[in-house]
Amino acid sequence: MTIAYIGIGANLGDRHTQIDQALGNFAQHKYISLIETSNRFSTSPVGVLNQPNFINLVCSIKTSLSALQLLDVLMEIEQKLGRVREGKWGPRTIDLDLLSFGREVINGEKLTIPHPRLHERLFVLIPLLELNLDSFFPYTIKELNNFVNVITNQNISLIE
Ligand code: PH2
Ligand code: MG
Ligand code: MG
Repeated sequence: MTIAYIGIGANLGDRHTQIDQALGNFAQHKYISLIETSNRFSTSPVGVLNQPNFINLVCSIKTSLSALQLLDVLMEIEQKLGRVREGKWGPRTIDLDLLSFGREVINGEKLTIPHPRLHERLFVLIPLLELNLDSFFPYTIKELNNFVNVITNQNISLIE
């Protein structure tokens, strides 16, 4: 059994319902169990800027599938929920991104794990942090969200 984190995004159609359906598909899958979901966040688009705001969240799952099998399942669910690809980083009804798969590092043709842009996207980092918050932070996700809005105006650089 492997614990994996999945990033979920939607910015077209009935976003909350599509997200509910994606989570329902995880919960009902024979080889997947849903562990936890973060709150949902309204986020401004990153990359292609002239598109609607997204709803983003992260969930953790447990699975007996391999990473590539899980990737196939994610793509199947995207298709089932009517995903139409509007080019790279364009608007989408549902986007399911495999962020991590246990502690595996994968640099394959179809799949890069951990997700190559995870660390530069607040819409992934904040919900990921929320799911791991208990372990080291006394703050609620709301407080943390407020801090981040302050933090992103600050500069920090590592002294080497
Ligand atoms: N996904 C992208 C590109 N840009 N921006 C936000 N806010 N949320 C996303 O999920 C997102 C994005 C490509 O998958
Ligand atoms: Mg994505
Ligand atoms: Mg994707």
